[in-house]
Amino acid sequence: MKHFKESITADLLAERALFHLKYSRGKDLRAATTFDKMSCFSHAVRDMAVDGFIATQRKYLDNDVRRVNYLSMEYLIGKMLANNVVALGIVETSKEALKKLDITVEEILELDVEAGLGNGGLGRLAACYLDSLATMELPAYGYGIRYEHGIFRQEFDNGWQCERPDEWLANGYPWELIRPEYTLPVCVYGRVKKNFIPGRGSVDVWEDWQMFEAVPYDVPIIGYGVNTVNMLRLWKSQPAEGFRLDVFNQGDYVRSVEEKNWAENVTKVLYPSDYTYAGKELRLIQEYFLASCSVRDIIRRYKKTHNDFSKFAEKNVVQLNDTHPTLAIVELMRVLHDEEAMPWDKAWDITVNTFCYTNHTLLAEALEKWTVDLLQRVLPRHMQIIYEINHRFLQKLEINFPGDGDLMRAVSLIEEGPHQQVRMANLCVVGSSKVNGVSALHSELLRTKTMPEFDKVYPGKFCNVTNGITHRRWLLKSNPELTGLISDKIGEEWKKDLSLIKTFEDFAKTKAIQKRFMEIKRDNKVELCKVIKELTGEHVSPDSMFDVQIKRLHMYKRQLLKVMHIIYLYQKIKANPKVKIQASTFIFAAKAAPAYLIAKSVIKLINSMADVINHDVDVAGRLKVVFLPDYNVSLAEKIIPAADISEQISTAGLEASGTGNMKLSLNGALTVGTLDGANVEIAQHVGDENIFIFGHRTEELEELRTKGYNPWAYMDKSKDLQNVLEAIRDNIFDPTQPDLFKDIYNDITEHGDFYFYLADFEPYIKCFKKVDKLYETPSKWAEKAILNVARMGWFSSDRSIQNYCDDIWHLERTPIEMV
Ligand code: B1H
Repeated sequence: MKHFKESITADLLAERALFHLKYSRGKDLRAATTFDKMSCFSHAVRDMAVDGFIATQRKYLDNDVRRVNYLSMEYLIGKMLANNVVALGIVETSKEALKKLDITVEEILELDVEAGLGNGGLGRLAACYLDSLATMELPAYGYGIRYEHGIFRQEFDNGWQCERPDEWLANGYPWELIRPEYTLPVCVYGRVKKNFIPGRGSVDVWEDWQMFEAVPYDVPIIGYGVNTVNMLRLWKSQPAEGFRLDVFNQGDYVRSVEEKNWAENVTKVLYPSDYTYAGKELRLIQEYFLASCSVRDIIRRYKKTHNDFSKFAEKNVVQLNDTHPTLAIVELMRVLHDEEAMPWDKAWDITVNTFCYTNHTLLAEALEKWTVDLLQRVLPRHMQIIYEINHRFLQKLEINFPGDGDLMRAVSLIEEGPHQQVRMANLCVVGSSKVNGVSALHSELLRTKTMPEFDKVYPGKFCNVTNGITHRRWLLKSNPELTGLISDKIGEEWKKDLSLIKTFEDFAKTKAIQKRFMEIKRDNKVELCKVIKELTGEHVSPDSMFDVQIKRLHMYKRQLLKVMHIIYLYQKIKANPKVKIQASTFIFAAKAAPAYLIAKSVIKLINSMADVINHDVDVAGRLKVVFLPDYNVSLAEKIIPAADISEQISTAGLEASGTGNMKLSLNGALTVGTLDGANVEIAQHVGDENIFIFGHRTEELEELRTKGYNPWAYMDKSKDLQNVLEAIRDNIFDPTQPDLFKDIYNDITEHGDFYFYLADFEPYIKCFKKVDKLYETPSKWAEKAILNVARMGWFSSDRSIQNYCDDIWHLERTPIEMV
């Protein structure tokens, strides 16, 4: 089979880039800025994907294949250029071509645009899955929103987080193809009236709505080493055409401009408050916007080859990435029943067979519940349909579980109370054929603790697909030296199939490989040191142990537990300068939701602590603390290859999966973690002796909760713990502001220590005694680190996608031949 990427040479690639420079940007090489060069080179690379893109879409259409449509409010795709160059197999060709543009690879990659259209793990998972789907030659479409401003840029002002707008589109985005011809109208507000339609009788008609438009922008998703190029379709909102004229004709010019803004605002900004559902009207409209245009786009595509809907569910599966796109279920019902005049039962059957839902969190505060009032006002017809779905669902239940009021109340789509609310998770479960959690533990808790009533109503509907990560970005691209070592030893095949990395295990005990492994780790640490210097001004030693905690800032993720450990070490050194302590650099990176005040206080606390510790001569050369600002995908790619320790210390039962844990272990960091999320499975794969597990388990915490947990009891028992807590309470880091961290102190003491910091403090400290001891013997450390790398093959997102295909989607590979 001919590979469409074969014919490219460095000359041709450079020529194409120069063509774009001239005709897309109107410049010659002398006038070109670095950004111009990056942009035109990216266009030349994109051109290479276009043949595959066209061939892929044509094949899907001609073969009328079954497709998966992944609906997600977030895609954290990061920088695309390097990734695409790796996928196309043109790394060396690109280096050569760039010489002709008078620029280095490093310079150009630095300027590539970071697409941060997501908050954290959920959005990054969606990006990994798109990568795997294309690489595995599976017919897939990603649907999302083209936010004008992605996740905010984080700066520190005197140690406090400040949010600045992300301007990723300011100079244009080279990877997107705008498709105005596929623009769709979207309607909101208005009311429902009963109308008599001959032949259909009395029907509900939604009218007086406000209309705006959705324009698709397609980002090609290039499969690694294959011809498949799938697409991520991102929708941007705009005022409907002719809209301004209508209002203008009535002489109300100012209102016309205001209303124009309204339509543009829908996709203005990504909501940065993950986990806390805020109930904002604009967010509801965003969610509906994605749901509505994606569903109708899927229908439009289906109709190209079908005259009726009998095969709709056979040809399409729609995967809901959490509840955020739930309204797609209701929208499909509305289109089938209202617009296509399909009887309710038939429409419902198609709908349930089309949708599947992934749950990503059990945290109560993240559960989406929209008030009936708001839904009724914004989407009156959808609210009616939700009532109807609920009515029919509860009626059926009454037959199977007569008189079971508790069951009914638990599963109803509507939560009663002073303000009726729609439970989006319940709507998802009722409207989907499969529901999955994202790790073995999480799926089990979802089924047995969070939704046991649903499990009773729908036995077999709940299942698990443990998350995964793409090793193409998280090893091949981000850690080329380690990639080289592995390939030297076991050949190249593992790059295509990560399960083959297993044989690297044979070298875990080989002294020369251990040594080489540690050299590579050190090289990566030296590189990270440069980044740290640039970002914080801090000079850190690559010979210290790099202890890394990188993730969103949340109390359940317990960055504060790490802080407590660091304070403990600091106090030990201060009390006895001779005490033996492993020289360590503690590296944090995390964004806090802008309204999450205590999380922002923790950031300030870490920065204050860093300020004191890094300038205290008593601990010089032994402890360093750095908080790297503006954590994003690109920064993660630099930190992860350099990590020795991976902190995965969430309160057991609360982290659904985690995926940073997988990336770090795959890069040879040893995990210090609780038995939470995917840590449980990581331990099973790497072996208990190659991971540091500590702390209370889910069921132990459950017991503590029911018996009555008393944080003070732990304080009373431990002088060390008391000292640490007092340091926070009295803010030893800045005596001029003694009350600064009282809220944090109160949270983990008086207010009940909801996340069990105190209960897990001692086990955590003890655990680090073992960590430090092991680190003293590099060969032993290297052996375990190598075993981590070699045993992480199962955590490839290719495996996750294969699980989705086998258990949920039933999709087949569709290889693309180039003629
Ligand atoms: C995850 C979210 C999330 N779970 C609400 N839930 C959001 C919830 O903007 N919002 O409203 C955004 C995101 N994100 C994460 O998903 C889990 O916490 C991780 O444990 C998991 O690895 C990841 C991917 O499954």
